[in-house]
Amino acid sequence: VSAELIELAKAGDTRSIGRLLSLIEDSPSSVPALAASGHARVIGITGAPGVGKSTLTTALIGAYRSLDLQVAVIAVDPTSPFSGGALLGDRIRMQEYALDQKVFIRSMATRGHLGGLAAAVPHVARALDAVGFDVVLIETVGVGQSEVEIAAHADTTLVLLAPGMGDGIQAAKAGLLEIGDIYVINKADREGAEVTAKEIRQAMALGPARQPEDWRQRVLLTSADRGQGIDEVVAALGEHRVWLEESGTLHARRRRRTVMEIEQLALSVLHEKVSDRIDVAADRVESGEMDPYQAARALVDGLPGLG
Ligand SMILES: Nc1nc2c(ncn2[C@@H]2O[C@H](COP(=O)(O)OP(=O)(O)OP(=O)(O)O)[C@@H](O)[C@H]2O)c(=O)[nH]1
Ligand SMILES: [Mg+2]
Repeated sequence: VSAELIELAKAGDTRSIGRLLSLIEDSPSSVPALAASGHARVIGITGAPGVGKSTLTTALIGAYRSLDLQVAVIAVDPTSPFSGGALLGDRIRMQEYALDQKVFIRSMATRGHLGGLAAAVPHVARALDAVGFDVVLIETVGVGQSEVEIAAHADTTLVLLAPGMGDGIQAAKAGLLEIGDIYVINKADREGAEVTAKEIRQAMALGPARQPEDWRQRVLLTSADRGQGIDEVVAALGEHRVWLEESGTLHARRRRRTVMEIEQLALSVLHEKVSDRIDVAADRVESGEMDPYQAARALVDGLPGLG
């Protein structure tokens, strides 16, 4: 990566930012770490398909832009290798910001990455921080592991629900009540939003007892497509940020993130290192010379017999 590319990205050149992120996605270990300032607020937005994550994200872009903050969005597309989704809907919806130089929107497919989402997202988020964004919004569909992963990558995790889709009990079952700092029931214009909010609050009350200094999880209602409730979400995100800093949790969360990031990078370095010998190792296992555990050890430690 040339110093010039990094300079252009820092100057806000959208194409250069895009190129930089592509390099990171293709091979995270080949891009030298950019000095992250730690200034950006990294906000994860997760929830079931169709609850309104992109609509809320778009509304948040608008809210932060009106505060004159620079906003980047990472939309993580968990598509299967079969559908090859292009996030067309998100692109269209966020299109109104296409010409705004202070908004950058990036779609990332999880397939094809070693370690899935975990491998590239923290690196990309760090790069967006380093080139000067104030807010980084990460949109992920909550399927399986991904919401747990997003919670690890973000300073603040916002869980989005909608009435009748992922109701409160469902959310509790899915483990969503452990990961959210802020819960937003979207589509509050529809019937049942209050009920869902109540269920979430009740389920929370059953959870582990909280200390006075702990964060008090918020449950808010929005109609994101009408812009209703957005100011309250922005306010809650701001309060959470203050709490993170004052409680020392921001540092702890970022520390955990750095550790995970190093781990992921180490794995990708290892992958590069062993991939050309892995067939030899497989031959040894098939011939009965080694068991898979021994073969793995030999690969990693570079023991003789595997070239
Ligand atoms: N009635 C109502 N519809 C909404 C609201 N917010 C979003 N929608 C609609 O819900 C549908 C899904 O919204 P998206 O923002 O694409 O949802 P998403 O969670 O990003 O969806 P995926 O990325 O596909 O998982 C769209 O048709 C939106 O217009 C709302 O507050 N009320
Ligand atoms: Mg979406």
